[in-house]
Amino acid sequence: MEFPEGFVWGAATAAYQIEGSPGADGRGPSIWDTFSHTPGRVADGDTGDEATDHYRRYRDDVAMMASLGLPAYRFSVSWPRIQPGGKGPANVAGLDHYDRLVDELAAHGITPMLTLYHWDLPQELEDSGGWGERDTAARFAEYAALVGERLGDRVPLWTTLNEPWCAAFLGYAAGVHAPGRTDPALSLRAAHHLLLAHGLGVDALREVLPASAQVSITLNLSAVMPGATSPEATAAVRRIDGLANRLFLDPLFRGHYPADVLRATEALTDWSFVSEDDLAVISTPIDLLGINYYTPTLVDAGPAEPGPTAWPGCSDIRFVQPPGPKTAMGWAIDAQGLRAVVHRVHEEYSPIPQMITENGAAFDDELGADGGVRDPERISYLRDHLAVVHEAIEAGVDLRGYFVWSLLDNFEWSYGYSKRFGIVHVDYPTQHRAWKDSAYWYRQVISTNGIHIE
Ligand code: IFM
Repeated sequence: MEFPEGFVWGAATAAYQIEGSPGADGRGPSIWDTFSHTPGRVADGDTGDEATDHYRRYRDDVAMMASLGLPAYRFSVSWPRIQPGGKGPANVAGLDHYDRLVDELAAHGITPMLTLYHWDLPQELEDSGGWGERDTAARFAEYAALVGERLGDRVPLWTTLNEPWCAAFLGYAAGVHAPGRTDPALSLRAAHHLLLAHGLGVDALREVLPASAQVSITLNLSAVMPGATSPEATAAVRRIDGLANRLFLDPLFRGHYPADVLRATEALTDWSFVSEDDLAVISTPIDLLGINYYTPTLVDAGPAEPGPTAWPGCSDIRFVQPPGPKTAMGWAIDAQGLRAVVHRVHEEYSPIPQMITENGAAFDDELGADGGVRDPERISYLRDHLAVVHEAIEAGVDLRGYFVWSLLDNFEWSYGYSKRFGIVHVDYPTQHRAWKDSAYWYRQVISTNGIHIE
């Protein structure tokens, strides 16, 4: 299966998951420093203090990307490196780091795709209310401008936010991500302020970026399917789809929140935090939609697991474990979910071009005696999902690129280092990088611009 000429191949990472060096060059604390240092929040007490030490090893890592033949690299900037307290003038030493990284990528012919927010909010902003506060959105736009001014001449692809669903609902409702709040009403405010930050950030970026730069947002869209054949299951699908997908897609591309989601959450909030002009700001046109996809979501009627959940107002809905093979995260492997997502965006939200900005899988990889890592399940996962991408393009979906998650094994949030998503294995005590078989396979995919299906 050959991909179109110009299809963008890449690998993705995020600052807190790989950088380490939390105190270097004037960086301030982020909510993930606080969260990971709070006992009981992250498996095995892991923190991002060292991670893959990429902040110091970035030159070697970029050289490795070049050996992999990677044409593009998606990374995120750590906000508290640029504004240690989340506001005010830029910390020049922090910007210098990303300046060097971008130059290093350019020297190796690798196109950078820069994400401004991959969840590491400066702690000082959280202390003033975090994403629950409207002011955080204004602060984000200032930060976006600082990064845009400095790197806009060399970075062609910009993403405001990564997965605002996770930031809002895992962070403020389920409490399993930083800042660890469990307040469903607050999580809806957070979702709105994240979207507002995106819209204000797009405007701020457009002011400072060259006209050729492409601006995007990345959503973790879900393929929500019924876990039973009943009207109740169908109704559950509609409710979860509303919160997972349409709560973000509709304001971004249609300029309004879905009426059914507003109704379903009215016992929690009256949505009075939405000001008159906000939706016009949020729906400011963008050039590209980033989609992260891993696994489908199956739902049915009633009762949810007890305790805080990521789904405000959905205590009467339960999540069903799909049958079939799973990754080490316990996530079902089903590439048809990706098909459903990209076709849905194409059919319902066209004409926005799409890019798969994350797709991949964690498995219990082990370093072999020969120094390699056999990961046939990851290769077959990636191949199956790429086949779906190829079929979608053939069917007319405007899908422009694919970034594997992740380049390196890294800090998998509340799972710490226990889950390995990389195509490159990291031995954390020595920081030795070893290519997994999937890395060799992906290099071949890139160099032939296609996949081989037996
Ligand atoms: O590691 C995360 C990433 O930070 C965001 N998307 C999902 C990945 C796997 O859980």
